[in-house]
Amino acid sequence: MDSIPDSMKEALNKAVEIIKTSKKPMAISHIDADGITAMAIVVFLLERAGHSPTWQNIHQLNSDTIFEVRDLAREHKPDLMIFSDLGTGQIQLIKEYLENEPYIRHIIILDHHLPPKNPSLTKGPFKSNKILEINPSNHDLSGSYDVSGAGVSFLLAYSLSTENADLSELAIVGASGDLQAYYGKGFVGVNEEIIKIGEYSGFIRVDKDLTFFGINTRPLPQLLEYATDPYLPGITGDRDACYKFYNDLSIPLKDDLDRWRIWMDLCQEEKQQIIQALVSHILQFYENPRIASGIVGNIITLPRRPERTEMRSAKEFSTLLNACGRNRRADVGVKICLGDVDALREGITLLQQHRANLASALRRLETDGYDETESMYIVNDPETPDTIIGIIIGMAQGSRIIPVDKPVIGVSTNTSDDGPRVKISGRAKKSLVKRGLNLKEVFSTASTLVNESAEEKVAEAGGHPMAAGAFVHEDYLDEFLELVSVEIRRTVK
Ligand SMILES: [Mn+2]
Repeated sequence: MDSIPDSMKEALNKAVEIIKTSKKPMAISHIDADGITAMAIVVFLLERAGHSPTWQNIHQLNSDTIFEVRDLAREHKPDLMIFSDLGTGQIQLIKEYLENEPYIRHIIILDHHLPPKNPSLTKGPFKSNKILEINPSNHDLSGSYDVSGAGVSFLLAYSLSTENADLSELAIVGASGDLQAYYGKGFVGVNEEIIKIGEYSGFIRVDKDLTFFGINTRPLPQLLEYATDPYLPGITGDRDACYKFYNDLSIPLKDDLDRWRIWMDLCQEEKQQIIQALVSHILQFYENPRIASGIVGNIITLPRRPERTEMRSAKEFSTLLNACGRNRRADVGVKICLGDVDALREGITLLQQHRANLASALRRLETDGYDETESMYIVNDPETPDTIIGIIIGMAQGSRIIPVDKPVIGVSTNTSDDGPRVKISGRAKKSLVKRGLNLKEVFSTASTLVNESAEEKVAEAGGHPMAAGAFVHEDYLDEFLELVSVEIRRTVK
């Protein structure tokens, strides 16, 4: 592992020793695809080292949930706790509420998130007798591109035994879920090395192919009907148009056994024909030629996984796991990774619902349109659930249903708790961030101002410059949006 600095190898070796001497480990992880795969890797490595760990995924680790984790620990009394895909930002909480539990001998944190900017905290790795933190950002590596939470967990598994090479599959599924190969550059750094380990041992294959979702699973018509990245105007959402598209190219939709063909059934010539037709279709609607060329890219296949299933490609696998997490069923996702067939069936149902929700929300947006103010676009669709409003507005700008010259703000009143709080999501392109926009700051400022005028907490915000979110009491929604609009105008140069 050439890409791992010695200081990180040292930390990994320490963790190996701890695991070997532990008697009763417990694992805690995040609920997205990276957290789910990180958890599965940790469970595998512990089981293969002779343990039978208890495990629990959590939405986030904060001053509320730390008590749930402590209760769980008090119930099972582990001598080792392993946190994956979270923990770095919550080290103080872990120290305060877990470190002093008498039965706990060690706490290992396998994270890749940056610690919060707080000048009173010294730069990691965190030093404590019980807590061992392993985080690429403590070793001059990037937690955004070099390695994900699942990747750090894999490094531990691989340090424990090179026979854990098969877990490279899950590591790269996690990295795909965290979009570590984003911006079309493919995987780099430690991720690239993990792929090499997987290729060498026959668990991973990288090919140039169509980047659409569903090349291993969807019948050809649905491959286009549900295409959202990019959205295909006149084809996405229109099954007849999809049939016509293939008919015009004389591509048979079924095989000799009358079974629907999928993309992976096509011969090279057929694939080329379709790709060319898609490229010319896309070029009619999108100005940026990179959107057309982006439909072909490096596809990561897991050749040992069953054909025609979501588990066959890293991208589909990670989406399947994300769908589990988004439906608050991260446990189903972990069980899928651990090889549970019933869980796979349940996960696929969750995924199908999720994709159907996305497609119908995009179609409503295309039909009903959106609002525009001087400084932003607003999508207010009472039917779109709060869990997907951020994805929807991101896709809408990605596919240019909504222009990208201003940020887009999504409003969802369809929240799971039916409370008075409305979910606000914001997305902005990098070019706007370069001109001074920081959506997280915009939402935070608007929250502070609206809280001050309400004289109580009616709004809360968080996120990043390009993607941020807020919860706002419905009575203050208009005031909040007005403040957001003003803030955007004030900060974008
Ligand atoms: Mn992660």
